[in-house]
Amino acid sequence: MPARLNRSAQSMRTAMLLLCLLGGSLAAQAPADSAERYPLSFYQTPEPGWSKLRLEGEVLPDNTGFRIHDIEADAFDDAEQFRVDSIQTLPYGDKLISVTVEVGADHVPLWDNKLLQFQVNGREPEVWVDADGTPDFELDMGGDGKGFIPAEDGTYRFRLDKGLEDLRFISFMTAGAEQYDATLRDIEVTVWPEEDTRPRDYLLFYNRLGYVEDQRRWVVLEWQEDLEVDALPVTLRRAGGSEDNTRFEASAEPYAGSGRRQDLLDFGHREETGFYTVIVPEAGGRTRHTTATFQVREFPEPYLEHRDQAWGAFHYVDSAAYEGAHEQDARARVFGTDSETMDIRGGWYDAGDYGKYVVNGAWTVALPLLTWLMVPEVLPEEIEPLADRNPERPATLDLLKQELDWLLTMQRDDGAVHHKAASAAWPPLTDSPLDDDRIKWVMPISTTATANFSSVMYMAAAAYRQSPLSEDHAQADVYEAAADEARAFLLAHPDMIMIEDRYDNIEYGGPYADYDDTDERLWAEVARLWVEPDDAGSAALFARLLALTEEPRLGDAVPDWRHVNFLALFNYLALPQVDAEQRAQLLAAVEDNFRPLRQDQLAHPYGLMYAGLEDGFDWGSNGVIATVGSQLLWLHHLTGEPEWYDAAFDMSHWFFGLNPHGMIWTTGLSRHQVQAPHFRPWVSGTVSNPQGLIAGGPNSYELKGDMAAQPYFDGPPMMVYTDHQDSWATNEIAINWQAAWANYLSLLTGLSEQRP
Ligand code: 9MR
Ligand code: 9MR
Repeated sequence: MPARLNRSAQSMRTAMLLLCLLGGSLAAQAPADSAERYPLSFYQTPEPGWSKLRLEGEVLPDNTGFRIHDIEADAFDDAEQFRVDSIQTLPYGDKLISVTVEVGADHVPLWDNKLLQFQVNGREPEVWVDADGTPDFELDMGGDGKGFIPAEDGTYRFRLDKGLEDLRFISFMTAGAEQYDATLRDIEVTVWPEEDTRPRDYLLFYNRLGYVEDQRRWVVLEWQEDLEVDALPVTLRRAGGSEDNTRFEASAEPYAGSGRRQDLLDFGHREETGFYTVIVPEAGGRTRHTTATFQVREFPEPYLEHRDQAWGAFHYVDSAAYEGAHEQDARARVFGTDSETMDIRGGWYDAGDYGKYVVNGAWTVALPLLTWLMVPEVLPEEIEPLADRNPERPATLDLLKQELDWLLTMQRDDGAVHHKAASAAWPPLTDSPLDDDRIKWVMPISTTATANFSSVMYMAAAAYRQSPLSEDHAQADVYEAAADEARAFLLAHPDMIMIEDRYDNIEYGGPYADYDDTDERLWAEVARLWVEPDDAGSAALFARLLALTEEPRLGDAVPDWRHVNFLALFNYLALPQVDAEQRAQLLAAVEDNFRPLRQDQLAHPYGLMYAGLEDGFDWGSNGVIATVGSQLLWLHHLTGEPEWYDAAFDMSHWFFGLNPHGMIWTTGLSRHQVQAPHFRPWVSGTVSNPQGLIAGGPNSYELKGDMAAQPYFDGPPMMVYTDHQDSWATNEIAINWQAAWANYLSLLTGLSEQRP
């Protein structure tokens, strides 16, 4: 793959150049006498965010700062992340922050002379540049672009953005050292206040790909916080035609999900296709005349392009696409043994990291496999790019085979399946697949990995038997035998076996740990029926599935890699041999389960049913939405009921711009798309311009030390998102949400009655 300077690196260079230019002239303009000073105080003990169990923090007795030091005497060749809250409102205007640093007498830096990477609100600020253009000091730069304060006593000054009006916390990453010991004190912000006259647009959120004539159509207008008027005239104009005028009254209460006041412009009554423009005029203050133009079509053609990109994007996580990378996986070490190794080459990288995890890998292939078994015609005939394409094989089966065959490598002789394979430490974000030569550890087995494995192998056996290739029929037998062995292990071990989150405080990649394997085991029991065409399942099995329909959200707190009751249910509903009456009873019960959710959705300004627990947004919320969308579309296919198609369609607007960020959640050529995903092949410049990768999305649930998203964490759930490469909790790409997304779009376009 060509290693070119990618788009984000280019724009970063331009931004840095601009900042340098600005830095100089801004400082020169700022008259010292009008300055206001804001000393920060600290009351909380600085807590280590990455729990490395080495460095500890304490607040100084006068609350002007804090000290961080190592509790052991030997070298600590690793980083830790600390965050210290200090909430301070600041006026608009040029500003600098200064910090006095004292290095302990016994501190010996290990990474050149680096001490710590200083951050404000989770962002590394620029070094302050004096009026004559002299920088205050020089950062000690790491290979990954992070700038460190050197391990030298002194006062260090940084420039803050003029618009930074809400300082929430100081954070920093420590550099490796022997007897780490740093004190930060007298942290103070200086501001040269000025009036904020920057003109701003109204916030109009709409589906940037346009709308479809027989579906609900609406636009959300968010009120700017400082807008003084209580009503706004809004015009809806059809190109070459008529015009509607409405007045929007400001709603008194902000919408809880986004924390902003808003109005919905419903234009469902406009029946003609064509181009429409929403116009909001200037109403005094800084907010200017704003328009939004979109097309209303018979069929959403642009969705097809996104569907194809969504499948094609698997190429960028395919280990086979990076020739020569991860050859060490041929001899991955089996954890807990002296020298045993396994060959676990192949398959997909899980996400922005290079780990490979069975629970998630199996989940990822399950969605498209089920669609393939149910309605293969909705899946694309070609997937591009695709390594080792065999044109004789249906494209989806060709794609999934890479991962299925990798899953086989993770099975133990007794049928149990290893939970995951990952390097002990996370590779730096700037490591390309070829740079990462860390050995992988094959971690212990688990019953969730074994059950998920068994399920997808049964599904795969049924699917590949329908391939036109005879080699696939032979492979189907291999899949079935592997599924049987895994099942035998599960039957012999009825209690859950789960791996640890960490071993000796080392992560070995993502945990994918679970506290309950009953749903995984249930799914495996149902999936076996794909290879037992004469067996419709026991009465007990049917009763368990029916009972799920009595529970909220079909028994899954959130349908994701951890909660798979829905996979058991929909597999059963899709089985050809199931008794018609039982299927009808179960389907009716699933529909009843969705009815209250549909009501919630109709009242939701962004057209969602849910994206996490209650009103929260989960890690990978975009995947949750696409999974609910997939459920609705399977349900529509099985019942023929248009309401479920419409419900799934309503969610599509969220993905294409009708969200409080105005974003299209995939990577691509538009500036409204994701610009800086947490994805090592991208950050390292190994891939250029991959399109169609979907970001995890807002995550109000858990940040796991993600400082980039931290400033938003206490705010409304939908706002906990940042398009920043360091935001692994909100902006990472991952195979599970990629599959949910691609599957959802395939069903949505494929099941449309307007299909061209
Ligand atoms: O890059 C890692 C990402 O793929 C994971 O989703 C995330 C959550 O476990 O962790 C990221 O790695 C970070 C780690 O958790 C803490 N140290 C910094 C790592 C970022 O490079
Ligand atoms: O999707 C996972 C999410 O449900 C967890 O809360 C989170 C923290 O454990 O991890 C997510 O999965 C990440 C995995 O641990 C490592 N590879 C990247 C995955 C996506 O962020």
